[in-house]
Amino acid sequence: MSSYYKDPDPEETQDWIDSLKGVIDQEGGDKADYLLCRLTDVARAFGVSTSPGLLTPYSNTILPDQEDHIPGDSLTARNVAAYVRWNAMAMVARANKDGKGLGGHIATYTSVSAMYEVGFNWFFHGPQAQDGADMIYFQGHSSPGVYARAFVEGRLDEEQLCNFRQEVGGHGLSSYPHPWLMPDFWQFPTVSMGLGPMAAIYQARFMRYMDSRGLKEAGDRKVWVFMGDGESDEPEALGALSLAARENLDNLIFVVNCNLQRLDGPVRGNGKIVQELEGRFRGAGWHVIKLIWGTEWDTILQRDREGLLIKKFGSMVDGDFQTIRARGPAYLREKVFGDDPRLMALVEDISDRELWQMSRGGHDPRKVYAAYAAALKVKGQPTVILAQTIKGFGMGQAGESVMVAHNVKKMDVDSLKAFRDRFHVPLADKQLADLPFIRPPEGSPEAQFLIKCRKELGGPVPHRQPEHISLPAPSLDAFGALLKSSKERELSTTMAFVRLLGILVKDKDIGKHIVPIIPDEARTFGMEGLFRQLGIYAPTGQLYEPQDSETVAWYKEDPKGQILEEGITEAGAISSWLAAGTAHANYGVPMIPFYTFYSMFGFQRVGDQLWAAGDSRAKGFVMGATAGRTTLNGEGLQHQDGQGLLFASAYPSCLAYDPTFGYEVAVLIQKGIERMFARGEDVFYYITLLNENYPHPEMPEGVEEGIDRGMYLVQKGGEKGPRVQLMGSGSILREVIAAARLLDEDYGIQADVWSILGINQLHREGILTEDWNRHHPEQPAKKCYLEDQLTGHDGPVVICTDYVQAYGEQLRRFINRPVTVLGTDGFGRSDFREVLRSFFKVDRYHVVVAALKNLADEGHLPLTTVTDALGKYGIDQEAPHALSR
Ligand SMILES: Cc1ncc(C[n+]2csc(CCOP(=O)(O)OP(=O)(O)O)c2C)c(N)n1
Ligand SMILES: [Mg+2]
Repeated sequence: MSSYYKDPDPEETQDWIDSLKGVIDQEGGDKADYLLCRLTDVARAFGVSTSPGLLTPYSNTILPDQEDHIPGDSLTARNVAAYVRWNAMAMVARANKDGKGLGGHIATYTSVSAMYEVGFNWFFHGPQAQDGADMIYFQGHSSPGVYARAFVEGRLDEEQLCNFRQEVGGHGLSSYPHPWLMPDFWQFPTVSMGLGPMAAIYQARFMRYMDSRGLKEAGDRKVWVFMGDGESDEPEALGALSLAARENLDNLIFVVNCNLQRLDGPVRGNGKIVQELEGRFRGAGWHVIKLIWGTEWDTILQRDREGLLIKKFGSMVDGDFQTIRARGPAYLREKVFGDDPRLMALVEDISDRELWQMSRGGHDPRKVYAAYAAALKVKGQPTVILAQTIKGFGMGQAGESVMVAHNVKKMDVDSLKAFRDRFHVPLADKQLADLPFIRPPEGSPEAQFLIKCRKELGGPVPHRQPEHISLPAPSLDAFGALLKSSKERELSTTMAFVRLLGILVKDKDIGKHIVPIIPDEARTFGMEGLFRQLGIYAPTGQLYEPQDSETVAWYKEDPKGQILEEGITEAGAISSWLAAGTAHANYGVPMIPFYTFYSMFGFQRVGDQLWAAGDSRAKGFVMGATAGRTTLNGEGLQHQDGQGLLFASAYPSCLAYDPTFGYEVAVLIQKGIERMFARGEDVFYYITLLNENYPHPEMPEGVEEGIDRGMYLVQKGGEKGPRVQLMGSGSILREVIAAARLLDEDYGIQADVWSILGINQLHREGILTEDWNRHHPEQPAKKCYLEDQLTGHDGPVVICTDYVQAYGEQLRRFINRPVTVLGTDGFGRSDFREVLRSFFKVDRYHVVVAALKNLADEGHLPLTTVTDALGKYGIDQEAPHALSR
């Protein structure tokens, strides 16, 4: 509105402005802010449609006279930065020299360098700091700079730098931050863009949770997030901003590296990413610090009494800024100042060279220092620093601001010279082409500075604590009730799990380490009883009287609450799970998270975050409730999960199980705690839970090892007649047991029944055995667990699960006899379980038919017996398979 308004009385307007300036001078900015807010309220009360807006001009938030200054001599820090910058560039260039083509990125780190260096020198706390190490999420593809700094600090050696991106030999460096492969260095995998920022928000919140529950004091510890401006387009990246503001996470600082470019081109060629992000962050309740111009601009901006230059900058789009930087100083002078003599006058006494050296805010350590110092002072809000930078800064024509900057991996000699000169790298012309790795000489001011900085800040970062901290696992007896028969009582494995969780949280050793996490489905899973018992974490406490306060299981919110009730955000909930599942490494306190979700919204919804969890060496349990394509009555094709377990098979550190009975759930969780938290295996468990109610038998003797390894004999058939091996898992195991009875009663066929609750593990163990046998051709062949278990159990095999056939198929190659795999391929649909199982051809009758057909094919029965069975069980021979519907 205001920009269209023609002011009839500019003098009066000036009086208002002067009054405001007077208030700022006499009473300060807070009073001015208060007055403006009051005036806005009054205007609105009189129906004036005013909105002061979220955006500020295209200038620095912190004025020069408000800046904190770098302590001591900044020349030494500049020299240190030169070493780091050079080594980072040299490392990538060497990895791509002579046709090596290993990849890597130079342009990103050159744009973020000052922001890291200022952090390393004066801000990032290390592990010996009073409150522990800050948690730093580095931009994934800026890793060369982090390695280069570690090299200059003496943490990495030259051989490691030479082996950048060559990890197989054991002495190389990961391409990106990968704790799995560098477990004492990297803490957080960030290169799948968007996941880091979201994980960090939940991390900062989890830090508060640990503090509030008395498990680990948060103190002054911070979570720093460095992300790209292009990365901000990922929905996850900005998807949890409001949580951070709502929970007053002033332990969280985002730094967005606004180099205005992403991989293919500009982030917002026709717009302004800094302004857009300012609006989004401020709208979500964050404190926003814009860091756009370097110190050299201060004088010019001060000369510009009318604010013309900032207005001009505000009118230019990001595409203009990029082109200016790629074309040089003459173009800059023309494009920015050329169309207004008043603007031209501002820079008439400034040479082209000087003009070109005037940096953007994110490249000026003084400004970055001031921004970080200001961020640390913010109370009650998370802070974002929007730092304008140049992609490929200092790479000259080889990479600076060019469209293809992201993928430049080498620099020619002229560009190397320009780079050396720009950053004062101590190398002579003839040394450049060899791309040597360089460190400040021992005892030099730079070397001393490095030691002093990191010592004062508590040691090096990034640093991950790889040592195992053991928790005592409860014995299986602790879950005694679940190991007994439920007699006639019908219950689901979900109910069994909830009972088990109730026992676990009371355990005197590990009870307080349990972290139940739910994305708004506790009532669906019958977990609401835990609300009152454990409390739902709410830092404010409960500010209202809950509607159900008179009931037994009321909705209790509590600062000491143990449950993380996340609301409808699987992405957020899994981020909490990840923070808890890596607490052993990040807080020195192991936590045992149980994240229970709708299984359909598990791997296929948050699969990439689970992958990052594996990379992070996360431990804990993800519980896929309402699992199975036919086990979830009603609902339909977007709820009925018949693929989660197959997805899980591809996650190397995930142990996945599809249990049927309460005792299986109990053994899995007991073993899981033992393996992960007592013995220290870096794995996580995915366990499906069912909502179908049925009676549960007592645990047979001696099955614990089989449950853990993935299969055990549930019941043995009689001795007489032809024999088959029937295998199943989840609720389909009960169909398989029923099929065994039918085979015996109707056809005199004996069936051994196996629970194959851990197909993925059997498959992996089979692969390893095969691999060993292939590479030891002359030694006696080993048997995999599956083959070993089947020894002495004759007959063809039928495998039936509530999952796609590819899941069961994993076992075929280890079974040296005819195998039929049944499963639930195709879209689910709502109906009764019985109807669905018939539709997908996985019910007891189809298992019988499959067994008979196998035996007939083997010549044990006439084929007419199969036809007879089809008729007897009312199976329509022409019923199309679910895949064809
Ligand atoms: C989820 C995901 N998608 C795509 C990529 C590939 N990728 C790596 S870096 C990059 C561009 C990054 O741009 P920006 O976030 O602006 O960072 P900059 O390098 O400019 O600092 C892309 C698309 C990725 N790593 N992760
Ligand atoms: Mg970018």
